[in-house]
Amino acid sequence: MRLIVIIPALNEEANLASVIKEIPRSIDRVDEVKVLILDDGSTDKTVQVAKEAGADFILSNPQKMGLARTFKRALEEALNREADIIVNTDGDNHYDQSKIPELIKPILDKKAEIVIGNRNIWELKKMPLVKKLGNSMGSWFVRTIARIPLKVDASSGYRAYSKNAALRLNILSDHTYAHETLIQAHDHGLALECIDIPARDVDRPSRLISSVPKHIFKSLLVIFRILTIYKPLRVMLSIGSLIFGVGLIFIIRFLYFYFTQGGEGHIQSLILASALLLIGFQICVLGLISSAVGWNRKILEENLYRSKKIELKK
Ligand SMILES: Nc1nc2c(ncn2[C@@H]2O[C@H](COP(=O)(O)OP(=O)(O)O)[C@@H](O)[C@H]2O)c(=O)[nH]1
Ligand SMILES: [Mg+2]
Repeated sequence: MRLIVIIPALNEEANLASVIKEIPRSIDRVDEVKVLILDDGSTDKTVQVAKEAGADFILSNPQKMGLARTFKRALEEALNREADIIVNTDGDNHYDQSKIPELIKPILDKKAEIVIGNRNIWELKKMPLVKKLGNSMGSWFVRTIARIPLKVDASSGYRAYSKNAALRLNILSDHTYAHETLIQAHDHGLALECIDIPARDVDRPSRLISSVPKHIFKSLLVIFRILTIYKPLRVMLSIGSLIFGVGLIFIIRFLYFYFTQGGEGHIQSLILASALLLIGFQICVLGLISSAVGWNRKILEENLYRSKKIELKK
């Protein structure tokens, strides 16, 4: 059983050494623990610090790729290095690496394929209130929309993935992968589990989030796009019915005036109502087409999963 701890890192010279040194190298039921750093074009001494602290594999992106693409690459690189379990942690010492054995336990026990380390964000003194609110909103949004029946900390990067889960996930977005992977995991029927692991306060400014409102907007956009891919019928039917519903209200209004005062002077609302009804109906029909495309996606993903497995065996 080989565990690879992946750390996407961007300018983490200050904290990376403590993170790497805290990772337990001997864990019950695990034969080997390796550490893989994926540097995203850091301009500080991240790579040198990682080497000195004992990272086993240090890779650098040929150009800055952002966190989502870097995470995707880190998963692939870990699978290529025969990982049976992959743990992702951050390079800022936000997470408590000594809890890795707890994080991977549900996977070792074959009870889960993805384990999320839920943080205590409301107790963190240095996390800005707006980020706490954004995190909570994101978690609520993902749970409700993807119907995930767990109290999951959706933006926590402290997670363990089984090899099978890593093979199943296909990261599509280029901003953050955190919410996307949860929606996908639920869609693939991968067993999720959450365990409470208090996180630490971090002093340095976020590498990922330059502006919280911008981050929330981008994350919502990612969630919406991923939802239209994974739940096309629900998304399109919701939008279509909303527009159809408004059209219906205008039709009822028109009919009311037609029968009480005659139709004159209300032709505009009749035109608006017909347009809305038609658009709403067409969006619902588009939903059916999107769901047919969705079935194709499932077939493609199954193919991709199998070819990744074959490639790994070579
Ligand atoms: N490779 C890569 N890593 C990044 C990037 N942005 C952030 N990270 C890393 O991702 C992890 C989480 O970033 P962090 O700044 O702690 O984000 P936050 O705590 O969620 O606001 C850290 O290990 C960062 O070094 C990026 O653009 N590329
Ligand atoms: Mg952080």
